Amino acid sequence: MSDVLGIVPAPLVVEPASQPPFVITRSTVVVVDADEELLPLAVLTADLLGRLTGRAVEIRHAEAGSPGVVRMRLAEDVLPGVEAYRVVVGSGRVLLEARSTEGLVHAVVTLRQLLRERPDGSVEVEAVRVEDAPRYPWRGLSVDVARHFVSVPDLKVVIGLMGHYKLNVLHLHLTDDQGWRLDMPSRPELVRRSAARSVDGDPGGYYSAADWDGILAFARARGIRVVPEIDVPGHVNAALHAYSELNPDGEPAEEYLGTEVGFSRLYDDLPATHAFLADVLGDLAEMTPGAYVHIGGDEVLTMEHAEYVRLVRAASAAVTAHGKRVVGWQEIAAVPDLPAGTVVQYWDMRVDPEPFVAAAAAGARILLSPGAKVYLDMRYEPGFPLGQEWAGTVDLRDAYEWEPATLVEGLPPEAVVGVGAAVWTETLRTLDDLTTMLLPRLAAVAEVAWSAPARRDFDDFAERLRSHGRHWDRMGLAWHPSRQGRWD
Ligand code: TNX
Repeated sequence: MSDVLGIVPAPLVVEPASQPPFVITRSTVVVVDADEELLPLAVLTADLLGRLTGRAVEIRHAEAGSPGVVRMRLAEDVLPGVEAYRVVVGSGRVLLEARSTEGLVHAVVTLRQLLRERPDGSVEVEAVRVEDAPRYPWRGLSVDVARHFVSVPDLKVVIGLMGHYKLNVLHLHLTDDQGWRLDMPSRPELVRRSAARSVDGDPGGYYSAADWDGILAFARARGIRVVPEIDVPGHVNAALHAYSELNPDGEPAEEYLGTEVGFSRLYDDLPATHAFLADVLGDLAEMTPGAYVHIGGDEVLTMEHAEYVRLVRAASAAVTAHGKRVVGWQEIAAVPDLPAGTVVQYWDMRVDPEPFVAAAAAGARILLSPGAKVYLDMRYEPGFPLGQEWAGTVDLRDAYEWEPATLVEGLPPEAVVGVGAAVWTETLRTLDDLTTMLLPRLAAVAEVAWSAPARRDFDDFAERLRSHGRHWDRMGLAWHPSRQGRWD
């Protein structure tokens, strides 16, 4: 691709136009139909342009004609797909079109990536036509807020970054051995007893119901759905600490602030276990506007297979009883007769792919989160001060140069629902730690998930990404200038 306009992920079509650029001036306004759905996005756009130019940008309702407008509208003649969009920049106006608000969000992000500061401090946009649509409908980021709690303001920064790279699914790993991070109406002791600390005794925290609504709304305004996870039947020490009846001896488990995995578990033969699953997964389903609830299912190292199957079935039933679809880590692929439409999140490339192929043949969809490619808690290189290395090191090129359609041997390409990066927080304590691991690799994963194979090329990507380092600097975000990137 020859354009160096810096759009990441690479759009399907970018055609520079031979016109002078659009300049944002005192008279620039955002024009939008008086449509309730579109108004919040128009506000975000006006805010953004206003902040960049240092003057308030007004919103007007559809009035054709006048130059100097950023026109936003729903249209049917864009590329196929609910998220498709078009951006046309001419010297007199900017046109943003899509058939849904999700598509329009992508158009706004593309516009934002096209903005250039001029030497006199004003802002311009190169004249260009962009026609674009994603390759996969599920482009995710999994964030572990259990090992180290991520505050609402910090999480909003991460959500903003996801939006900037057109990722559309935020998966929150809300519970683990070390902490329970969402207040559940049916089980108030969970956050009362098991949320105060993080790994190593670092400060903890949890999301109240009001926090949760705020997170959902902030994500939604950026075209991002939230998939919440309660991890069962393993990774449950925080629950065993808060509710003694979940333990066979009736004694509460000790608080755990280390980083081992696989030691804690629920017990199928305790009636309290089944009441607990129905309560917390029922609460979670009711607190989730999206279609999916994640039940975990990973790394249960101290349980017979038959008991694992019974517990995963109980968890799945609690989710489907509330009209939601199930997502689970790859281990659930070994459970026969998963509910229709279950999403299996593939993560450990060291295991035999046969169960995923079989699950897909039985109707499951596969979300690709291969540790060795998209686990963004892996170190960039040996000796990197943050992160782990169990799946190897993952530098920018590793996160970029892989092909979702052929990654899992024997899996039909149409079984792949998308790509999800993940960031586990055993070693990540602060927002700076988190963004250092996300940037620049999150941009690479986003391009794998969004861009057509024919548009993907690492050198071209690195060139388009060059200007993004300046953007992260301006935003005050910590990032890692990988030697595989090109930075100014
Ligand atoms: C594996 S990936 C885990 C997590 C750890 C992560 C660290 C998965 C389903 N389980 O419990 O935090 O590795 O990279």
